[in-house]
Amino acid sequence: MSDIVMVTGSTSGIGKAIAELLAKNGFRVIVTGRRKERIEELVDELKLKHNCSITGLSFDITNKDEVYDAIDSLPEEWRNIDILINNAGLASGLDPIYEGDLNDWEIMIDTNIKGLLYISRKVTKGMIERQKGQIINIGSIAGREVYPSGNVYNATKHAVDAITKAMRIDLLKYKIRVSQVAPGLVKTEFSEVRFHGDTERAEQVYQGYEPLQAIDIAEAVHFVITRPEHVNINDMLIMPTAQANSYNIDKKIEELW
Ligand code: NDP
Ligand code: 8X3
Repeated sequence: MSDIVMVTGSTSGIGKAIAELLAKNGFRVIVTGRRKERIEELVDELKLKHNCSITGLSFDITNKDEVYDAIDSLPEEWRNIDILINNAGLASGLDPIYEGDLNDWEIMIDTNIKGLLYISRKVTKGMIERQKGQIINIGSIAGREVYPSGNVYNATKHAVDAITKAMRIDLLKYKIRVSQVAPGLVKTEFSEVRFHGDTERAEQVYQGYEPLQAIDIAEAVHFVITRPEHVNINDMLIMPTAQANSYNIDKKIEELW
């Protein structure tokens, strides 16, 4: 039987690309996110395109009861999750620390740190019982260095880096592999969400150079989960060729953010 993979945040961007690539390659995929209609559409679309085994769960990862109830609601044949891809996440706002909106801060901490912890706590239980499993946390270049006005988002992605390392230690004796895949700039709905729906400002983030596409990260995740069982890729930092770090981007237009 093929491995069951749960991809959090698969209604758009990186998560959606991971779900499609894995479904196409024969994995059994559970797609998740808050937007129920998008999940239903994606399940139908991927079944039609790839004749794959796929199901969907809609829940808000910041609500621990919803997370636990959703996992408990999985039919028997979907319960044994072999691979968890902790991808759901967001930036909300880009303001200096003295002007930051407290709601933005809370949503980032609740989603990127607490949400990742809730689902990992729930899913690792079964992995430990079966002594089999793999967890991939989607980190970020923002978790390796800080940049102006990135403050709380940077902190949450540094937390993902720390949690990844901590998980690897705690799960070592259960043979559960833990990896981090950390991208630089990827063109998704990320900036639209960060700028609260300001599509023009979001578009500017990706102008003047070639950003990564979601499929670039999906291919890396596919590589990580297809290594032999004795091999673990601890960490991958993947950048657009035009981006050296958070500050140095070879933009062919005037710097806009
Ligand atoms: P998108 O906005 O395109 O996708 C984010 C996904 O997360 C959506 O499917 C969204 O689903 C889900 N999500 C957000 N909040 C919640 C929630 N409360 N409960 C459940 N699901 C939620 O952005 P990306 O694809 O770019 O982001 C994916 C991950 O990659 C994030 O962790 C991000 O930090 C990280 N990343 C992104 C980079 C980039 O440049 N784009 C670079 C480095 C890392 P829904 O809204 O339906 O709930
Ligand atoms: C997303 C990449 O540089 O916008 O994590 O923070 S960045």
